[in-house]
Amino acid sequence: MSDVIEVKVPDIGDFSEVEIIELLVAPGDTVKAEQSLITVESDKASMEIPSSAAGVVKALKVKVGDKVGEGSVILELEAAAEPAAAAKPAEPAAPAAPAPAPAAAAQPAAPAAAPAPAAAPAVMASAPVEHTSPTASYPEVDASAKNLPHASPSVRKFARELGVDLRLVQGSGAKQRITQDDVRSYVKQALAGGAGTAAAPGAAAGGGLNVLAWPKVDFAKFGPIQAKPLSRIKKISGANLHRNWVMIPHVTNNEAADITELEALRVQLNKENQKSGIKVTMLAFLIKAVVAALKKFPEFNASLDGDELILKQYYHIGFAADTPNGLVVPVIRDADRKGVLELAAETSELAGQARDGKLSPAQMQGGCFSISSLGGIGGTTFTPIINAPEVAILGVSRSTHQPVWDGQAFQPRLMLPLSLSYDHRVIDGAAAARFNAYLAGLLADFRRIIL
Ligand code: CAO
Repeated sequence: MSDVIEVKVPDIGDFSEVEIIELLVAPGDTVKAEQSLITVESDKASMEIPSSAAGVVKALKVKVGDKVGEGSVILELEAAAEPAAAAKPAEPAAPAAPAPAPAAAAQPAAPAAAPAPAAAPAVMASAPVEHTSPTASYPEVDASAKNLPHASPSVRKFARELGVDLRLVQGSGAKQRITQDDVRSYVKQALAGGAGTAAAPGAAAGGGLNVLAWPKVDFAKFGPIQAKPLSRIKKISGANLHRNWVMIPHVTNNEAADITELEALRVQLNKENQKSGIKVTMLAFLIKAVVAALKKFPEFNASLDGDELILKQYYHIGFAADTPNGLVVPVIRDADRKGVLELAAETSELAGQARDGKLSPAQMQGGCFSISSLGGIGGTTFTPIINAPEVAILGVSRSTHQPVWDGQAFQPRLMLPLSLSYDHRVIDGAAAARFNAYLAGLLADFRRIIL
């Protein structure tokens, strides 16, 4: 036998009068216990109010725009025969900040990993804000809260499940709020238009990736597993790398620099400088040479801003540092004003701080160009991902002795692989080849740096 019960707003903390911005069920709907019924919003955050019982909705007692607080009746429910949690008011769902934690929002220049705090959590309750998952769609890193899509947690979840980027969906609700129906029509339109051709309402034609939702696999079915949460740095850098990879048309130019003489100089300098405690590294020479190349090819020391190219007149060089918690990119400021020894000391200090997790956000901001050196580890070439909003990145692999033809005979030369990824919207292939060849020339004969 089923009873009609009133489902009320449970204890939602300090909020007595919050506005209903969305009704998630209608009369006649069958709901499960804990299923979200309405979304409420304060000036700080939005949250969903779940049902305390399972059953069929008989009548809604609220409408959009009503203000509710603890004890307000939401609806009448014809409770299912054995209401799972009828006696116990359900806990409100985790709140979501109006702008879900834009990863590294404070530092648009750092793709990789800024252990900066994520956006302030919602204050509505102590539950965590929605976090960014590497398989979710990401908000723009440097978008201000007002530019982020306005949608309730349930709509965000719905969009995530369908792999929909909410930035591409036009909201039809109050204040352009995106509703489930908006997401549905977006998907329908995308499907009707075919992959790559569908124009989302309000989005540029061809916008959206129209990719399949991330596969959900129960790995435990196939063998033993262990779930390990991603570190905060991995979540942040993953989101940034993902955005950069899908939004920037990358091309990588591969070159090899003859560093036979430079390596001899490096070894010699280290012998001479043993007492100083500073180890001269190939990375320090690379930074110096990159600055010279940036001066010769200014479009590499730039960032895209709409239809404009911002050409920088300063030379702050980032370098990828591998840490136990993930990848971070400390930035050497004013590298043009520093000598090789100073650059070696500073990179070593910053890499140490990175490994100890002691870099401040400021130490990872403002980069113009990045270097990712895997030379100490191995590899022959790779495709580094551009550190937006920079337009190019240099990947460096392990140097090896190679037979190089000098016109008469093969000579054993120490060759350093240089992989330059560039943003093809800004840099043409020929310019990239010139930049990389120039860089290789500098490394082959470092005296040219003074020219
Ligand atoms: N070829 C051959 N050997 C190289 C080399 C190269 N290109 N670069 C460095 N080495 C050697 C050095 O000579 C040194 O050898 P010794 O110990 O015998 O002197 C050893 O490798 C270690 O090098 P290093 O201490 O000079 O460090 P480094 O300057 O190469 O690197 C840093 C510093 C911070 C870049 C590095 O620790 C690091 O984190 N690298 C990983 C970066 C990364 O993860 N990039 C990927 C980003 S994309 O996912």
